Amino acid sequence: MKKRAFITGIAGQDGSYLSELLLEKDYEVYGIIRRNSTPEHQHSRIDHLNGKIELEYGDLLDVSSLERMLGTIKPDEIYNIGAQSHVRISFDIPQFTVQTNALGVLNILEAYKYHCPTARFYQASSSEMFGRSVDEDGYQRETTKMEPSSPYGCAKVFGYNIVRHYRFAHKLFAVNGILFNHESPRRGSNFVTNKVVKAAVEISKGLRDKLPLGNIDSYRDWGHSKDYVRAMHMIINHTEPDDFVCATGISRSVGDMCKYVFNKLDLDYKDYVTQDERFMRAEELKYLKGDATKLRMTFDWEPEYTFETMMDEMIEHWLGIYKENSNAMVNRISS
Ligand code: F7E
Repeated sequence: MKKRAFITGIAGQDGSYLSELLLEKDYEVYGIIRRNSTPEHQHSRIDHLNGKIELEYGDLLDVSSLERMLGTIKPDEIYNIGAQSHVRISFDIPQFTVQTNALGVLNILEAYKYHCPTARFYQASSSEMFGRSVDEDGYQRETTKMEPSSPYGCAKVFGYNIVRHYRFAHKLFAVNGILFNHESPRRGSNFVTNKVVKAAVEISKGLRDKLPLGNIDSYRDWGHSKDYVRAMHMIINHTEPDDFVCATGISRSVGDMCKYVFNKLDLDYKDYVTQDERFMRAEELKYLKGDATKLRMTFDWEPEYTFETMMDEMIEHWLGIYKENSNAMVNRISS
């Protein structure tokens, strides 16, 4: 019999790549999507999987939908990767963020404990949980103290701890992947990598002349979502439940990332990037660099993408979009 996976956040960047991976591995894939007034925008990352995955409306805050689905689907693996995932926006909507990212985890854990306790459960924990804390050697790892510096990070710490508690108290196979930033062409364009790539391509096409950003001196450890969903599947299929950091171990500033992207388009980012208060955070997490030794040693996990191949893929993606758009324009004009 085919294995069944249930995914919250299936329409997001990670959910879409994870669905592809699990379909390749011959799973039946189920997921919940949240109601949205413009449904077209909701499915764009999973449209190509139409007919291959099963979707229902649901929400981490709607316990009845979680119970109904876990009770009927009886999945073998549950991936809780749905969240209010934007850190800066979590300062604007702290209560909603905490309800979804903290209470939401408890809601799905309860439904899991009651309806399918033999399943395995993966929680999308985040490097944002480390906040101000860095080990003496400059890395964050599984043992690093957690000192979150955003409502998002605080909520994720609760999610992380409640998953561990359910593991120990109720003997559930519930695990955390502590993922550092991970990107791709499917990343929302209000996260910094895709925001920069999209704007730089638009500048190169003469469609705009400025890129307003927040703090370009913060450092992030950026990997590719496709590599990180492989890690999720390895972590949930380990011989025993445990928690793992997933990261590249290389950290760059936002400014360095801008430099790379603009250079690729023969531009100098300093001519275009401005600082805009709207994109600053009430408290900035300044430095992230992950040590994924435990993941690498346990599973032989290695990323297939480098920072450069990932950013190049994103640049190609946006160049392709603007080429398609200008072709469409030419066709419209000439027909
Ligand atoms: O910001 C700086 C910003 O929004 C990265 C989420 O997936 O990874 C992500 O959280 C850095 C920060 O990601 C702009 O201040 C400068 O220092 O791309 P980001 P994030 O906040 O690190 C973690 C691991 C998660 O778990 C989260 O869900 O870039 N930055 N100027 C900017 N960031 C944005 N978004 N926009 C700017 O204009």
